[in-house]
Amino acid sequence: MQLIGFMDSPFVRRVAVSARFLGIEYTHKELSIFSQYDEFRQINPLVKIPTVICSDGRVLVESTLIIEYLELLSGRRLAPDHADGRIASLQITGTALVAMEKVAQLIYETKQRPVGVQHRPWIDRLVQQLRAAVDLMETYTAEGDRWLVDSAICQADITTAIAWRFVQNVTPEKIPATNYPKLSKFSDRAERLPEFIACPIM
Ligand SMILES: N[C@@H](CCC(=O)N[C@@H](CS)C(=O)NCC(=O)O)C(=O)O
Repeated sequence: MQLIGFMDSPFVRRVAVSARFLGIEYTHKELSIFSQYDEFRQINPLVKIPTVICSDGRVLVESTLIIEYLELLSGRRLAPDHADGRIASLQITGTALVAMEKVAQLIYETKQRPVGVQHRPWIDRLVQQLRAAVDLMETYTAEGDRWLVDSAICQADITTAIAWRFVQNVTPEKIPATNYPKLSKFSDRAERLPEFIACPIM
């Protein structure tokens, strides 16, 4: 299996880190959806990262679906085994995915769109949504050594830690780490795990 995309995309990174937790081997190809657009189109005309090329040549997109594929391959799930925990994990993971998406949309609006045609009310709305997501992530984060849902790490932890690192990498001035002490501590703990260290953001 080959994973395509730079690790500065949190969607790529959550796939890579999940693969490591599941013990799935993969090769990694760094290809830019912007500066290498034409080359990317030859591999996947959808030009989306993460892109995964399965060993039989089938092409997958969408990080959540790719993780489902990885779980299928490994016969394991990065999810609690009880329904209540599963629902909690879905809720927390979804919130972290929104944080990632809002930062990505801010990048498109402020880096891809020329300054003169950027729409300030849209940017303000994105920042408000981003803050709402990160505020919720902070409330989901408990003090202490427990992971977010259970004693075992699950997708909620992986996606929350990766979303937080992405937010801090791109827009720390809008989301100061000092306002989110529990998330900062949680992120430090996750980022020290070998599965995260093996997938550095750049
Ligand atoms: N929902 C998707 C989001 C992936 C995504 O938005 N990737 C961005 C880069 S971070 C991308 O491919 N952007 C190019 C585009 O949408 O045209 C997932 O979970 O994989």
